Amino acid sequence: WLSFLFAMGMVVSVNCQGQTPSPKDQTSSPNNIVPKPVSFTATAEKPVTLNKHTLLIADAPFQEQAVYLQGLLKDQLGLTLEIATPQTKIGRNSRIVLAYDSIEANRPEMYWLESGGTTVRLKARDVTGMVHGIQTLLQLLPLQKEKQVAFPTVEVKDYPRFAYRGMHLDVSRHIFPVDFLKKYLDYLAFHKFNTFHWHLTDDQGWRLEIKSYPKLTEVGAWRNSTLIGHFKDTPARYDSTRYGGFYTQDQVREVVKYAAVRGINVIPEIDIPGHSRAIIAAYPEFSTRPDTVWQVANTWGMYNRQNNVLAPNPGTFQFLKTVFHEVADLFPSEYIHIGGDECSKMWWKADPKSQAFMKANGLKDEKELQTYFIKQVSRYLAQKNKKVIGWHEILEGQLDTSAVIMNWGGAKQGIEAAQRRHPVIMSPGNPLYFDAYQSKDPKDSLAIHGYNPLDAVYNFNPVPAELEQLKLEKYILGAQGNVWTEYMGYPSKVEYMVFPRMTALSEVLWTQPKQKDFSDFKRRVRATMLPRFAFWGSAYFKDFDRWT
Ligand code: TNX
Repeated sequence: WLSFLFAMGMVVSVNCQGQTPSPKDQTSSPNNIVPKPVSFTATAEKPVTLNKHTLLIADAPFQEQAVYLQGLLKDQLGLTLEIATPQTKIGRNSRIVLAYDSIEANRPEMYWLESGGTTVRLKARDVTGMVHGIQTLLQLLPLQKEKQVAFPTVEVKDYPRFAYRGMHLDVSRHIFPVDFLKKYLDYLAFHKFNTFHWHLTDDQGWRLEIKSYPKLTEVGAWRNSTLIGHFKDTPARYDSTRYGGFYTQDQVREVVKYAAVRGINVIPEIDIPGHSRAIIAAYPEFSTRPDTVWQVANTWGMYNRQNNVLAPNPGTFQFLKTVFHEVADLFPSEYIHIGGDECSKMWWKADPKSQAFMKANGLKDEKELQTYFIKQVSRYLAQKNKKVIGWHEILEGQLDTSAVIMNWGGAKQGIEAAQRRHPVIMSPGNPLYFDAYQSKDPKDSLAIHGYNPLDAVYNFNPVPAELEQLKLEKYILGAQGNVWTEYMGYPSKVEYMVFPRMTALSEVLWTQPKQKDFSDFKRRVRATMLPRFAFWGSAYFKDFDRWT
């Protein structure tokens, strides 16, 4: 923990062009909302006056959202509004009403925002929809302390284009404090994402407390290398200080609860049977070389040449069952991500015991062994009423179609998955890996991949034309931006890499295609997002105009 506390103090190098906007530069107007709503009308009628006498009135399903909104309004305007109880005398005070409405709001995650007279009314049929409405409401208010504000008279009717709108964060390569995870969840909520994919384990560190296997965190959470170089023009440098940490189960519950209030589902990823170096460092008996002392990986990469796979022995399967049952109990999500990517087969090929296991179970090659792992874990999770998500490699063998495929390759793998009747979450490295460079500036902050500018993200279409021709578009659940943190050693670097690319992705996933327009998007980013980033105290990539 010490090492990242040190690193947090570091500031990202950013290319600064022109003035840096401050929160008060924000222009709140229905025309500036990000992501762009399905429909809004603003009338010239008298605005609703909001001040310290304004009441917050919420129907039963939205009591927690009333408290959430109360906090947001206090931060943004410096006004603490009273939340009405059945005893509260409402009188002539203006009010913000969070109303439950199942009749009109018949689409999932839909919200209505209507204002006029003394009332600003948000209506939704589910928590997620209400949270989205709250974000729109915030964008119609000034971004500074006020005693009294005029809320415009508007009618907004809004719902998402895709059901799955996710952002991922890798906490194995670098770990981030719970406070930053909460900030990250706030960012997601603001952008109307509904899923946080928490990549909790990898070769470079296991980050989740598991009561039945304590060495996972005693041993598997620590490595002997710390990244100290962060710039493109200087090669990455490391020193050999111990680096690591993990989240306790109490912290996990806290994060899950925090997300739920914000309408966000947390999907944990436990990456097996490859990317498992931290596991075998803690428990060598689950590797193909039980007599070897494995170290948690100290460098990045696929680890092909260095063993990072689980061996198919009874102890390993018992381990997986126990771990996934603990994970299932911790996370309310219907889906659990089991990884399945980049599993190197050479260690199974070289291991007589793995070969004997394959023979005894009628598995003709290592791909089938990989699928065997996936199927076993799917069964353990089914015992807890959970379904699995895996990276597209889990399709290498025959799987039943309940598994959701997260496609990190190109359109090709997404199309294949849909043809095999699997639901698909599009997450192609190009352009949805936000660990790639946003500029071609030789002095930019260090990144892992090539060039992935803002317009590439904005213009991404989650539904490839070929899928539409095949009439398979219904298999596309949505998409996700991935944040692999090999070169993101501290929170502001994450912010610098995701902003404003995740803003662009939010519009890809939320807004109807015919309403999208990149130059208008950039105008809105300047009008409302840059001041908002400043208000949050967040780093962001400032120079996007020069590179798009
Ligand atoms: C590939 S794509 C990985 C990650 C790396 C990432 C770096 C995938 C599922 N795995 O382990 O962090 O590339 O971009």
